[in-house]
Amino acid sequence: MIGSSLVPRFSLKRGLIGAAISALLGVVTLGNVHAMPINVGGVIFDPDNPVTFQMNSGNLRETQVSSVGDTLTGYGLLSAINGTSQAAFCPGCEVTFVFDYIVTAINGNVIEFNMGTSQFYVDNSPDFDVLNPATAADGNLWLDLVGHQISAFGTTAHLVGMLSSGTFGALPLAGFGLGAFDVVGGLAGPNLDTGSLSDGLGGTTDLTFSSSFQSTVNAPALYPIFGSFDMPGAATAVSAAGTLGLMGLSLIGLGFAKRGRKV
Ligand SMILES: [Ca+2]
Ligand SMILES: [Ca+2]
Repeated sequence: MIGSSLVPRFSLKRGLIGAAISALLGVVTLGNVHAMPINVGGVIFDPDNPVTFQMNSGNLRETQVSSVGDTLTGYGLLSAINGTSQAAFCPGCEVTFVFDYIVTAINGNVIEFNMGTSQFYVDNSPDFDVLNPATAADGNLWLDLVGHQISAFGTTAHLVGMLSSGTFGALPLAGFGLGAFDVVGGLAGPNLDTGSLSDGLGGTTDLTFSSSFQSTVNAPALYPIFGSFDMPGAATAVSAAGTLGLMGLSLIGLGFAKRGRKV
């Protein structure tokens, strides 16, 4: 009687463990196919969004350039990630960015920029003021980027711009640009450092972008150009989830270590 009652219990236990493992595997498998949105430094996005990953800004300002060697500097506010608004992708916070380039060539209405860098910040005290560049450069470094050479408008550079009206060095003007970036750091760096996009030169890059710009009268001093951009890339949850998991384990470990010391 004892033996016969033990057998079903063991079977039940094995069955439960098996079901638990299956459930875990099921969650992991589902996680790869239909990932839930993740939170990286306060910024929420779905790493498996069908459109991969896309950032947009409808609000950037930049300097005017006229000669080789000039610095293009700009800043702005991120307005969408994967089509969701700031209230959804950054509740209670804002994502802003700054960027710099050096003009390396001007040929007619085409301008080449290199030595590109850009930093994105997540700011838990939203204060973006389009007339104050400093409000786009505060907070935690969310994404650190360097320019990547691409082929565009018949030439090669980190950013190639083409005027649709006007001339460089005079206002008004309008045009558009194409460029690319590689991830070098930031809280979301591990999520976006995927090298998933072609650079048109036989290599790959992490983020590309297309921008449009035009001079505006409602502009802060030194930043007379208004613009917007679409910046597609690809995102993965693996690195951040792994990091968070390890961090969680480390914190639990620290908690136990502290308790151990106290006793
Ligand atoms: Ca800010
Ligand atoms: Ca990369």
